[in-house]
Amino acid sequence: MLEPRDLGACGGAAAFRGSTPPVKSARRRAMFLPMIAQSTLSARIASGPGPGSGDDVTAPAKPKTVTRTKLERPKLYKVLLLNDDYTPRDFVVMVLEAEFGMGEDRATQVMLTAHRKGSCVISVYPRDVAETKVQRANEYGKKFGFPLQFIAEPEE
Ligand code: TYC
Repeated sequence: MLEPRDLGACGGAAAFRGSTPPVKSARRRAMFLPMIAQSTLSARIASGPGPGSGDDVTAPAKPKTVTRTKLERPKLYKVLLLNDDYTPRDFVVMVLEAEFGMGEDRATQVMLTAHRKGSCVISVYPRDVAETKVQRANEYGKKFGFPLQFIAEPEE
């Protein structure tokens, strides 16, 4: 039969069941408190902070900035026909039909508006389309020796 004194450092509470523990419980707690505190601390360090760890370790604050990409609508460019005193009316109508896909009636209206008012907006396009159309339409005038002019400008 084991006597409490034989248990030495391995003695547990069960060994003292029914008998008086050699050290009063309050004193025993006080004795072991530093060790418990130390071992709990080591376990916490090993497991790291996390749910249930009881640590009030605050994770580094996430930046609260939300980046929203705002898509800009691509700017449109007006293509205008400018009047001059030399290009024949029929030639202007022919260019409008060929380069801007207008029917004869529409092309005639546009040509007459430019003739009377100095200029006429033909249509609006994305920048690259507008610039290409202007370049191609201006080629007709150059090729035939007329000062016919189309220009592109950004829409307000
Ligand atoms: N004004 C020109 C004429 O009388 C005709 C013309 C019209 C030329 C429109 C250019 O954009 C133009 N012959």
